[in-house]
This record gives sequence, C-alpha cells and structure tokens, in this order.
Amino acid sequence: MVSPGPASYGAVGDAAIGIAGGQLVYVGPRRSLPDKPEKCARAVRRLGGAWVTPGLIDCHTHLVFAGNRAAEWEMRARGASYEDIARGGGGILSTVRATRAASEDVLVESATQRARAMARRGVTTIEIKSGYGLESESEKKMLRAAARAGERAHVRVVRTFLGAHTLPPEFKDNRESYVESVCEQMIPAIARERLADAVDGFCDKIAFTPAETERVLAAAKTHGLRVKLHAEQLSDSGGAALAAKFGALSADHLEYLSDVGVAAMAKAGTVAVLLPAAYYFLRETKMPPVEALRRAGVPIAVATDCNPGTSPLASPLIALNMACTLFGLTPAEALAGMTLNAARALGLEREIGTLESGKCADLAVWNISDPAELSYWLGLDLLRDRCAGGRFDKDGRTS
Ligand code: DI6
Ligand code: FE
Repeated sequence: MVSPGPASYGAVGDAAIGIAGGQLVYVGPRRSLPDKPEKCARAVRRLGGAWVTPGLIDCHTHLVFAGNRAAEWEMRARGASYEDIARGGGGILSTVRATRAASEDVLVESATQRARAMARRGVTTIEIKSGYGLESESEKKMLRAAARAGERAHVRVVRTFLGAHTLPPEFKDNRESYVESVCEQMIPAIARERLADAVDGFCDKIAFTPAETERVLAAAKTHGLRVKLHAEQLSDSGGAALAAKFGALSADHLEYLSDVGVAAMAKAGTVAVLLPAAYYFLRETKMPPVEALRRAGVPIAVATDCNPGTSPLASPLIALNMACTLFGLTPAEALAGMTLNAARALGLEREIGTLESGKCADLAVWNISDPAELSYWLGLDLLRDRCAGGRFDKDGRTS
C-alpha cells in the first residue's frame, strides 16, 4: 500500500523550474539554482508554493464529431440499451451521419470548444481519433479538423485513425469490402499524408471481429503507423492479446479483460487505458481487473473517452475522480494515469508526461494544497495557470 501524501507523487518541495525554447531546462530544488534567477532569466514567475504537475494528457478521445446524442440518452433513460440503439441504426452511426454532413469548419468549431474546456482543466495534450466518417474524405476531414482545433485551443493534438470503428451502412452486407478499403486505401493514404500517428479499431461483438481487426492492425504496421485498440469493452473478444501481439501502445476500456489478456499486455509493454466515464455512462457493472493489471506491472492510464455516445465528458479531473471512486485507483495512480502513463500510451514518454529537464515545458499550476485534491473535487475550477510548449496561458494578462 502506498502511503498517502505528497511523497507518493515524487514531489519536490520548494522547487524551481527553468524553461527555455519551449523545453524544461531545470527542475529541482530552488536552492540548487546556479545563480539568482533574476540575473540569468528573461522573466521570473513566482508561484508562491503552488502545486505544479505535468500538463495533463488525455490519451483517448473522440473529440471531433458533429451534433450530440442527447435524444438517445433519453431513450436509454427509458430502458433502451447502448447495444439496442446501435443495432437499430443509431449509436455511432447517427454521429456518422451528422459528421459526414458537417463542414470541416463546423467540426473545428465544436471540437475547439471541447478542447478549450479540457485546457481550462489543465490538459496540454489530447489524443483525438477519427471514426465518425468511415469513408476516406470524411475521415480525413475529421483528422484535419482535429489538428486545427488543437491549434486554436493551444493544446498538442495527437491523431489516431479509427476507420474500423463500426461498419458503415453502405457496406452493411459486405463487411469484407469495408475492411479491405480500410486496409488497402484509407490506411496507406492516411500514412502518406501524415494525417495520423496511429491506427485504432473497435474489436467487439457490435463492431469488428478479431480476424478483421488483425488485418487492420497488420496494415497499420505495414505503413509504419503505431497501433492501439478498443478491446474488451462489452465482451471478452481477445482484443487485448491481439493488440499486444502487434506491440500496441495501448489497449483501451478492458472491462472484460481476461488473465490471458493481462499477461499478453504485460509481456508486450502495452498500456492499459481505463475509461471510467464510459463505464459510468453505460452503467456498466463489470470492472476492469485493476488488481491483476497492477500485479502484472501493466502501466495504467486514465482518459476521458470524450465522445457523444458513451462519455460526453470534457473534464479530465472528473475522469480522475471516477478512476478512484469506480475503479479503486489511488489518487497518485490516477494522476500518473493522466501524465506519465498517458504519455506512454501515446509513445511520447520521452517528450511529455513528467517534469524533467529535456522534456517539453507542458505544465499545470493548481490551486490546491494536496495533489489528491485533483481527483477529489468534482466541478471546482482548480487550475491557476497552464503552460503549453513553454507558453503560459496567463502571460500578458493581469488576473
Ligand atoms: N467505444 C466507445 O466507448 C466509443 N467508441 C467505441 O468504440 C463510443 C463511440 C460512440 O458511441 O459514439
Ligand atoms: Fe473510445
């Protein structure tokens, strides 16, 4: 059992942080600074002992989409299940219809609002998946919109191609051809045009089979893209072990993950991304096997899964709270899940995720007196300032 308190965060008391050229050049005790900071630094910002963490990393979102699914949420409140709605042509497909019909500018506008909401809660990096276009042009439109929303909200965006999210209606009777077009047309084009760094898929009974998923992951590898997978969200399909076989960065959701899946992930170094808000919003009762993941040494990340169907959540802090209350993570584990381990889930652990010299100057400054407060409060505005790529949000302002 890790004892509570700042020590379990690897915190440095009375610290100083040096930033130059968008990078951290010093992180350590203030007393070890080479000289009086005023003499060698262009600007000195006094934080008065405030807590500073790495900028939060939301490593699994579907932030770009048109419309919303509040009407389906009402149907669910009257007893329909997520699967019933999906099988009836609603669910992901209703967002596909809206997203195909929307212009890129409209997608940028709504995604920017959501990205800004995340930034106001300390996020500096967001992974954004496509997957509501399900044909080449609409998928590319989503990925371009993701990058533009990140620029406008001043967050780093990491893009993932999710063509294998669900079967589009025009391929209803021809699954094979759709999988083929994902593998033979879309993935090569996305890789060539550098529109995404990784490929994801939804391996589950309402989406793609393990055999279909395997083809998608193999095509991703062939074209030099990293892989990750929505696995074991609604049933145990063996997706996590399959992802691990392809050296996946992460397997995500994992409520129905088996011991075999845990072992495969541990061996491959695949990160377990837990999405407690989707569990909550679907009123799922099967918990991911957190203790087995810990015992096997699988790194655990936490993300919002922000999407219109199963997790309309734009607050990383609420995801941290849910990771603790619903899945039993400690506050320190939850915070590591949105910093260090989230960076690993994106393959960016050398650049972001911890406060260390040489990494990007992405940090969050908080109005808290104990880091456990980040996963404790629900709905308070805890962020005091945020620095993304060396630039503070509040620079030049007098608040
Ligand atoms: N699992 C999810 O939770 C989201 N996608 C997925 O594969 C849901 C996406 C949606 O319902 O719009
Ligand atoms: Fe998801």
